[in-house]
Amino acid sequence: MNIPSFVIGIAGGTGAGKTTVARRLAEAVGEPVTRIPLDNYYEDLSHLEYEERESVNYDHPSAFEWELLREHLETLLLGQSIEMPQYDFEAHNRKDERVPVEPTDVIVLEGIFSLYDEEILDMLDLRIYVLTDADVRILRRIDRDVVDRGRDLEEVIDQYLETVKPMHEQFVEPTKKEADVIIPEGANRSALALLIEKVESELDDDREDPGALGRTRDDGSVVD
Ligand code: UZR
Ligand code: MG
Repeated sequence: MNIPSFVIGIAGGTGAGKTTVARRLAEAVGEPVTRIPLDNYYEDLSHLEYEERESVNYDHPSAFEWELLREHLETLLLGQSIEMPQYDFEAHNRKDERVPVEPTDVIVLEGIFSLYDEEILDMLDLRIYVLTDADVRILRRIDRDVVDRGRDLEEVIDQYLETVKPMHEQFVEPTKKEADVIIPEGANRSALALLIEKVESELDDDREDPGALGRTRDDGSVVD
């Protein structure tokens, strides 16, 4: 059984570079890192027709199945595995299959609302907000949605102006104040290097004192 010792949340607007930061971190740390994309926790909308699913506001917190995400994080923190849902962006829906995920020492939750839910904030040992200018984010988003997610340019632009931008301003951007660390421009090298160093040192501390479960504050007191 592996009890995770360090849980990181990475939030930020769409196209900010959250997934890249999470991926690079996972690659650089000398042992397996469990990545949890918040996108996988969009509500199951199988009961709706495609046209109805197309018009859902996916940038509102209510689009996510928070209960399931909380439960999965808690399960991983107890050292137990989960069956993680998978998401299909082209269908705007959860896929039928789930993927078994084992807990590892480091867990990274990554997505626009990673710093939104109070209960989830309490589970995080390090809270990161990736801060990238809106013009850069929309350009990346166009690139990604048209190439990888099978959308038309017009559709991406309309969605951006109708929901992505206003919801970002109303719900995502304010979570910046919950962050311990703000990383400019996504996967910037120096910030990544510092982050990797921090994770490695947490893992070293945990190896020296595994009994503490590693869930300690910087002053050494144990988080209960
Ligand atoms: P990231 N999203 C979709 O476009 N379609 C879906 O079916 C589900 C989500 C988008 C969502 C949000 N918004 O901006 C983005 N819209 O995925 C979050 N509109 O993903 O953090 O990787 O950018
Ligand atoms: Mg992403």
